[in-house]
Amino acid sequence: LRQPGLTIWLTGLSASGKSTIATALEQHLLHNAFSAYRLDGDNIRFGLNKDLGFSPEDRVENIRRIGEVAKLFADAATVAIASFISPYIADRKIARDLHDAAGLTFIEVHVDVPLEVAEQRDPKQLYQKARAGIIKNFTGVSPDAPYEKPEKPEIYIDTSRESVEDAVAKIVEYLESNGIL
Ligand code: GGZ
Repeated sequence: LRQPGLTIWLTGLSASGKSTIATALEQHLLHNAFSAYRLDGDNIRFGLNKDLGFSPEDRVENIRRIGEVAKLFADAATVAIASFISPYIADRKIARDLHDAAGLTFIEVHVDVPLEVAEQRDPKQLYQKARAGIIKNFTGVSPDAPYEKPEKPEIYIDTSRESVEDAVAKIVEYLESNGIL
């Protein structure tokens, strides 16, 4: 890295492709001898944040803690790759401001997909359960669980049009052209 660590923050709907892109990006960075670490539901929501659910208040606290943890990884000269729905603009801004205040780069990546496409993918049948009323507060489906799109993300990806390889290449190209890698 040509600078201290940084955070790459992937935001988007469930089944948008965030985790797949995060995993491929992490592999790419590790293969190129950069230190990278992925934060996602599997290692955060089952551990540090296992006391939190999906109410609006819990999502705020989820993202607040993840922002702090990502900052610590970035501060330890690692590329932190955070992959969470992170539906609220205000909370993503809090995470960004935390990095800014510490002089650490924060790159927001909007992993966009039309809701219909995410619903067709439905790898865990969560949308189906949400439509059936079995899961409440499901992002994008329930009126009380909106997804607020980023207004000016550093990087925009539409996974209904771009492959995982395209997405990784786009992020790497951004990092290189901004003198980060
Ligand atoms: C949204 C939910 C919900 C509800 C369970 N709403 O596709 P997944 O399964 O693997 O990813 C989703 C994950 C979202 O957790 P995050 O920590 O990223 O959310 S947030 O940033 O909004 O706090 C989904 C699963 O958890 N899941 N219930 N009601 N996603």
